[in-house]
Amino acid sequence: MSNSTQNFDAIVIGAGFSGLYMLKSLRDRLGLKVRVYEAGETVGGTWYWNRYPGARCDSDAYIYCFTWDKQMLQEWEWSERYPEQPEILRYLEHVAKRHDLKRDIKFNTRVTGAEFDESANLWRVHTDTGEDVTAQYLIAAVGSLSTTNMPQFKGLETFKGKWYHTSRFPHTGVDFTAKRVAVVGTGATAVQAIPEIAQQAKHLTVFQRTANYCVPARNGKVDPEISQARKADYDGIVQRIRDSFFGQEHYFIPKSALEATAEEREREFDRMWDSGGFAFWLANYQDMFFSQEANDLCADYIKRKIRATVKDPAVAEKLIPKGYAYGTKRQPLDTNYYETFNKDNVLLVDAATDGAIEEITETGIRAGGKDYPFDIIVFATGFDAMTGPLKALNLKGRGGRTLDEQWRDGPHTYLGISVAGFPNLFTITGPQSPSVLTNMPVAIEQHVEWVSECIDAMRKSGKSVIEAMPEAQEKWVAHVNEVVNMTLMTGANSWYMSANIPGKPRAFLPYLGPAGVGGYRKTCDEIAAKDYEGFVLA
Ligand code: N01
Repeated sequence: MSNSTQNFDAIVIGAGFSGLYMLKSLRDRLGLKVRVYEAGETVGGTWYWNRYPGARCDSDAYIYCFTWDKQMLQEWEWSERYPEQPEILRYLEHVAKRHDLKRDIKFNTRVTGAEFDESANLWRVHTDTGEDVTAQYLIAAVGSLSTTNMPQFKGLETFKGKWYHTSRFPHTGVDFTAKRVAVVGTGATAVQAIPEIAQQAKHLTVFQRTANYCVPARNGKVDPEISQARKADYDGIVQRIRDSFFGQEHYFIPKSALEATAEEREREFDRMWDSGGFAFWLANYQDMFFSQEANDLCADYIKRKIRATVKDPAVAEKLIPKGYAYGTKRQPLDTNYYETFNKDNVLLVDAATDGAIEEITETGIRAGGKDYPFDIIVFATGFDAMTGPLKALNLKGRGGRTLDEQWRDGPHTYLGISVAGFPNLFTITGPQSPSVLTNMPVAIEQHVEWVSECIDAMRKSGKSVIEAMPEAQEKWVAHVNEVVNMTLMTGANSWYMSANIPGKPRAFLPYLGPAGVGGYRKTCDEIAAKDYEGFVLA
């Protein structure tokens, strides 16, 4: 039955970290009438959908959580440094329950389209369950990595075995016991999944297109004394991650890698390697992302580690990354990843040396002219990142313009939070915001708080429409590109550069600060303080 009469102050799309906090802020702090639509059957977003073996967070859990519920920061106990997907989902369920959020969320409901009604200044929103509702504000909290990239492999429909994509894994799990399994892809997801699947499967074949630089996660129980000290210092921690570059307690070494002596460098590299996690990526020498020479020193260290770990030199050579700078693709965290290739039941098929995947056959995968038989194929081929989830909403702004039309050569946004021609639309961790280059909850909280304060300010000043100015937007796009062009990031065929999807215009998708998410926060606050400079308010 259609609910065409239902009007809301705000509609939020998605009930992951972003949507939950957005609902909490708008409903409980501002007193707005809010409806959340969520395609999944419960809350969680990323943590609802991504259930592949080994799925866990890559940022330390003590900061991979909401910081706005101070009591929960004290009460919640994470079981390990990087908890697994079910534990993070339990956490989000707990948040939803504790703040009574579910009563305003419609689950199993996908937004199929929305258009801005210029005569009424509101959004008309449609769902796959037949709802037609209106709202003054539309907030896309759809995640940055939520639209599956399933490459169009020839012959997939003929495959007689089972196949799965990691981002849509069956909720019942998959039993790999006694099975011949393929994993396609070697990104952060595959690096988590491969060691787990290899333990169960009779035989595992990994199809690698680009070798990755992996560093050890060093997961495990956190020393209770450290946890206690963190709880005692949470105010300080929260302030530090909010002001930081990456939303983490990681800081570059304020020195060039080239200035350090070889011994000093090795000591620093060892220290970061041993501490595990993102330190090697985000707390390395400050010129690592800028100077190829400095970067080569970091990359060489990892290459030495790969050669020292992988016993067969030919396999090690295939696993050595080539042709792009270290850190310019997302850092995968490794728990027995390289060691897995020492197992007798694991084979690496490398596109460059063994031949690329040609087609999927009835019995398996043909690559480099050779047939590999499988019972199960797991595609860990990633996402149509950042722009994909927003385009999938089929939004129509002024004059019926779509994001497809506006973004033909890549995203154009103002601050990554709004799009000219799409009034009263906010995109949480949207393209050209720090988002995926940070510890996500930090970026999410900053956006949600900024949007809430903006809506609050509008209501207090009697304004009802906010829209980015095209000139401000183009200035922001130029700034995003100017900053990233100073780095080595543009040289990699990464999803950051939109290079993982055939035909996707090559453009850098997130925003790489000059001062990271901390600096970006200041920029956003200054813009708000100047009566939302770069926006038109009516
Ligand atoms: O996806 P990816 P992902 N034929 O795009 C290969 C986040 N994440 O799901 O490198 C053959 O990185 C592709 O090859 P190439 C994190 O931000 C977070 O692993 O493009 N191969 C690559 O090896 C991460 O970056 C966590 O040459 C094809 C792989 O598939 C993001 O999610 C955990 C192919 C895809 O790698 C995405 O990671 C895991 C083709 N046609 C992930 N197309 C946490 O911390 C693609 N590939 C919580």
